[in-house]
Amino acid sequence: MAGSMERTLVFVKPDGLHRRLVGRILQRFEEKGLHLVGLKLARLSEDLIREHYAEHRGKPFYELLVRFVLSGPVVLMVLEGPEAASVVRSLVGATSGAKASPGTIRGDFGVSQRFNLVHASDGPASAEREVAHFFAPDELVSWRPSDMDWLDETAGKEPNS
Ligand code: 3AN
Repeated sequence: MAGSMERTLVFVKPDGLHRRLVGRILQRFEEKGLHLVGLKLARLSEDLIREHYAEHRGKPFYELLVRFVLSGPVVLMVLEGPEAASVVRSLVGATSGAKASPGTIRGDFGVSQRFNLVHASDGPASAEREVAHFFAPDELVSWRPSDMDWLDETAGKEPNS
């Protein structure tokens, strides 16, 4: 992979599916210039969710968070692109929908702190760990979008050369 290409993990939480927002959420990431290398619909096991949110164990919202994410299916994706983890986090917005800036996914589609539509890895190190936590290596597909040279100047040759 060239330059600063990264992969990051996102999942649309059950509220996003119940509200039929999966397509619009995925569109934001695609429009920005990231591409999918993994995608699946799943019901996560309680063990997987508890391990994923282990850093929040003991906090007042932890049990409700686990119950919420267990309450329905999720759509998991691995997105690739330049600085993917930070690009995705800025598209997703602040944790609370009420405080998230307009133009972000959480800022545009919700007002809740718990029902905030998406999980997104908070940096390259957690992205690497979370991609491996939710996807087997053979579920990921490496490919190069044909417009990549127009999206990322570090990705390869000059488009007109
Ligand atoms: P983020 O998803 O923005 O990285 P974290 O990691 O602090 O936020 O929190 C993980 C998840 O826990 C959030 N996405 C949200 O669903 C839930 N959460 C965080 N803080 C609260 C809170 N104060 N009350 C209810 N739920 C919360």
